Amino acid sequence: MALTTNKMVLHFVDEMKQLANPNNVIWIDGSHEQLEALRQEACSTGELIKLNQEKLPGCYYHRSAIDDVARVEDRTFICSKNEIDAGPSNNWMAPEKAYAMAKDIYKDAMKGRTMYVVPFSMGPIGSPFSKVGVELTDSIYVVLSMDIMTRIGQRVLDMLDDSNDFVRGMHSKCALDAQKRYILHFPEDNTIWSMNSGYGGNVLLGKKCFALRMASFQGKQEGWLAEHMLIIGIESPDGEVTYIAGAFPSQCGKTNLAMLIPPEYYRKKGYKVWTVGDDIAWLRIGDDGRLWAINPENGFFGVAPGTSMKSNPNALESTKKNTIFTNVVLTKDNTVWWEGMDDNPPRGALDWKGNPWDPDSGEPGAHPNARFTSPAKNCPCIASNWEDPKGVPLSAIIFGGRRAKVAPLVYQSRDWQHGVFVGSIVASETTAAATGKTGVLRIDPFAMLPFCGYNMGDYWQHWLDMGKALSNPPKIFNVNWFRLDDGGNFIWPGFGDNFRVIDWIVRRCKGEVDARETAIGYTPRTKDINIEDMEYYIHPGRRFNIDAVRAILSVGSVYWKEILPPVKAFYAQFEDRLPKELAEELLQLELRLWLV
Ligand code: GTP
Ligand code: SPV
Ligand code: MN
Repeated sequence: MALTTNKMVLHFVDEMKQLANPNNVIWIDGSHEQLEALRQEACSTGELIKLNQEKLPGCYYHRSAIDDVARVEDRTFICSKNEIDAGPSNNWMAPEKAYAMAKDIYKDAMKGRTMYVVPFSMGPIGSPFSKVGVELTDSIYVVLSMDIMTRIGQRVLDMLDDSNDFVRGMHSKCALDAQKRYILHFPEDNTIWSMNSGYGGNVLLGKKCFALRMASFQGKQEGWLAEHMLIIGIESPDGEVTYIAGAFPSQCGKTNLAMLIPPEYYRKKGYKVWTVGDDIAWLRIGDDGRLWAINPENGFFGVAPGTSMKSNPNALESTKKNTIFTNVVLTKDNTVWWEGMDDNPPRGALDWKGNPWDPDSGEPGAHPNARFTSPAKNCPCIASNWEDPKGVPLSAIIFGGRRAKVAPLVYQSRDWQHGVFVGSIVASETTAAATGKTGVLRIDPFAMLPFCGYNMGDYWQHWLDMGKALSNPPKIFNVNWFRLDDGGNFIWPGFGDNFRVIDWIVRRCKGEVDARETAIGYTPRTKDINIEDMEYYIHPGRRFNIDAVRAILSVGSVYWKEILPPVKAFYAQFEDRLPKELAEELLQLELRLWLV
């Protein structure tokens, strides 16, 4: 039975029902009984496997199709009326053409299946910053994952009331045909249509599709920003908390930084890190002229491989209950394992494809983009105010990417405009989070290349305009944890030790430390990166010393000169939509580099 009298919602559900022709329609009220019944049903069909409830209470296992394991950027479209509004960095399809093509694919796609109606809220229920969506889907995995990743059910429809302000999300697995897989966004119609996939980023429509692509478009109209950013609070020994947001491309360390545990040296002094969000931030200008951030999500869709008691104990702890694991190793006693969890791979287990797996085979048991879907409230370091409807005020924004060379450990922009330039030239080596070749360097402005729902030139302009409206803007930094030495080893130990860089950033925000001015911005003085009590690493017996700090902070102008031509080529595509401020910043950087 319908759970609302909202005519627009009813009309949307009815229209899609006519098209996809499901056997029946079930409205998700969000009750424990209803969700429990769905879990049981999914287990009876094999869509889910119930895990060892003693070791992993409330946890389930799922496998996606073998050719359906990551976001499909080449099949993701922004279907704005005018091509120029999608911009050169997005795939575009005319809305009429996209609707017609998709209707063909959706026709009778749910025959013999159930269509679930999932009302969901991005952001805490009742926050003025929250936004509503309704996702229709024929996948129980999607319903249960949406329950973890967003707030769902009757309370969302009550919040929506009779408003038309909701995103219409349609998803069908169809036949999981990779040739007919499309993720279509119609920003002007508040509509997302996804078909022939069952992988998270393509089908959990609240996440990248809504909270970034649609929301970035809405933010441009309404004067706010939707960003691919983690949010953390850094508590200093006096109890003061400094909030920082950070944008890194997919699989470049957001979840890890969001749940960072400071080195013992800092912990003893009383420093703590609190998680507010690990992937998406919605940013608004407060009455105080500061930038305020909320995390619109309710859970973590985290990368499993590499997550261990050593690298990220808080993430691992978050997965111990009420979690859905996708494409990891399934052990004999119905628990889970993945590469990098420990040095003890299980014998007699099944790999992510469901085949018997031999750890000595040289083949990974988990897919490199295997994921866990865990409730945020499971996280031991979740901030007590993480659901505060007004959000948290940002003191700093950090950009970063995966760069084997070039980018120093950390540098600070001169001002907001220069910071927007720094964000616009983020470049990173591609990862397994999206289909396609990994390890290819690409320019990924603001870590938003696959997620900006409109012309990126206009998006840069919007960032510049936001800065003008902020009387107390966050300071903007760039970091790179991934620099390699000539032998291909990470120079910087990363993970918890990243706190040493965060500490410098916080001290910069508080005006407690000065910096060196270089061609690319401000860099720390070598003595100001605290390496007290740092462990040995990489080269056995060689301690990370002041020379190593100096090397990793170095700006390397030769390399920077190499990055300029690709940046220029990237910028050139935007023609008159490229803000002149950014063209000017690029020119200034070039001039400074030739002077050093
Ligand atoms: P998405 O969920 O795809 O957006 O990824 P993410 O940005 O949250 O990245 P995540 O924190 O899951 O880390 C991705 C990979 O980078 C994992 O394999 C981590 O182990 C690795 N990683 C994270 N932080 C560091 C670091 O400081 N140094 C090094 N060397 N690797 C890191
Ligand atoms: C990413 O790829 O940036 C993710 C996972 O966070 S997904 O939801 O698939 O986009
Ligand atoms: Mn992400």
